[in-house]
Amino acid sequence: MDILMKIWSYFATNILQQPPFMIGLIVMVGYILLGKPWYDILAGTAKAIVGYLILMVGSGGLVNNFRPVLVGLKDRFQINAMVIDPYFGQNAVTAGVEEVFGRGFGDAMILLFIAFIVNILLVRFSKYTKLRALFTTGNVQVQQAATAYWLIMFACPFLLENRVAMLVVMSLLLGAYWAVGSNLTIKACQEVTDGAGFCMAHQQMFGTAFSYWAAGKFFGNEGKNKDKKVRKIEDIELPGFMSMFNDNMVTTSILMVVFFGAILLVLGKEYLVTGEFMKPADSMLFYILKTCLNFAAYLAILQLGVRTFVAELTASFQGIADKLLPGSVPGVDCAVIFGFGAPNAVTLGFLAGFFGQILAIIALIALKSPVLVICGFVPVFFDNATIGVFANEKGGVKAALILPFISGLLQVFGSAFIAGWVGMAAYGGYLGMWDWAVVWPVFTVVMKYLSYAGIAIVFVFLLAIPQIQYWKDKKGYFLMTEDYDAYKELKETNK
Ligand code: ASC
Repeated sequence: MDILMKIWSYFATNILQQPPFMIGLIVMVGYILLGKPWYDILAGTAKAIVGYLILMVGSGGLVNNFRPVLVGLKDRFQINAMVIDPYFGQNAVTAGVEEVFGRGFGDAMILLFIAFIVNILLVRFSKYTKLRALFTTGNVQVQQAATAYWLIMFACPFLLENRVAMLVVMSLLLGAYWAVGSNLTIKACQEVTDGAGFCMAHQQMFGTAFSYWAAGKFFGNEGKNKDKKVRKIEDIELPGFMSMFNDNMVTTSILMVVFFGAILLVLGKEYLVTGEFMKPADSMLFYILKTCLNFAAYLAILQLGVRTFVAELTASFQGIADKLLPGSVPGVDCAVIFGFGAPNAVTLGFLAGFFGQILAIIALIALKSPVLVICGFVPVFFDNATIGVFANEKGGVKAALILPFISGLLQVFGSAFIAGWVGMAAYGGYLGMWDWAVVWPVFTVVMKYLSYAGIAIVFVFLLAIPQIQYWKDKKGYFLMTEDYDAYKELKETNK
């Protein structure tokens, strides 16, 4: 038994929680199942791992470059606030969970593993569950397991007496959320990527599905609005000198210098020097230029990483979809979508979401909210840029600005409410991403007030979603992942 636990724990820490190796393993297994020669298996696996590592250089660079700047706002203005950011959220759980619930952090990791198995089983029985998506993004699974652990213990204190029952309930809920959430994004991802064969497995899956739907409904040309002209970001042809904005790298650079340059100026050189972000002898002008232009550089790196591993992943996943999990697709990091859609939607979505967050924070201060919030870079960028890309595709530039803006408001208000209520704010952080600021707070309220019935309602609600999706499009539902070209033809003929 002991040796089995050791093997499992080795696998978990080195592969399951490390997306590059998890993706590498999936690619390797996929190609083996497809009966490829050894050199193709080796080459594909290596490319997938390296591609994901490149993606992580890009996303890690963005986070490291900007997180201190945002957190700096807190110190600079001496606001006693919690930071909404997955890493701060995870720290808050590790720091507080023992004190608040008398439970160690260890069980949160056991929860992760069982929930992952629940996800696999739900997809394995897709004939009944109608679920088609496997969550592969281990780094966010750790953060979500930690947060769900806290939220469910808070909502269902009666489970604390029985450790096994508690882990079972938590794993069913979290595993169902992973499977159902990523499954919800399949249509949007297939449409934006023209059938690349993956979906989102991240922290704004309900947010993505909702925004994609809202963009089509309120800004798009579907149904009775079919004569409406939707102007997408990439359709805007700018005249004269403005045409330089047609190049995404230029737009990103200029927007960031203007907006983030302003924030850095507000923080001031003195603060940046004491915070050891820059040296006393450095030029403020060039510090600003370097920080802001790094944004465009990291974004370009991130997109290169996406291009490198996505092709391998989707080709090899065919083996898994044929032999092990019929009709399924892999769920991947939200940043993967930045390699598709309109590149400028990334920057515009981010800035619109940032604007929403700042307004919401000002409102919290004005209303003397007991919990104040500081923007974390991960939610403000990765959620809102993702929503921007999807919204632009369906509803054009207006949707790509308004929906991330609304998302920014929701992230701040939702997080302030839930983190204050469940006591995580006192430990300095909360996860803060869309689903965890909007969807999980609702689950928590339902479970807190309805106890066992609440748990059942949340679980049944989750499992009902794919059934409704299937029921609304019986012919296209599985075809969409199995043969996207045939699916498109079906949609054409039904028009
Ligand atoms: C997260 C998180 C990250 C980023 C990354 C985006 O939620 O924890 O490190 O988003 O996954 O590429």
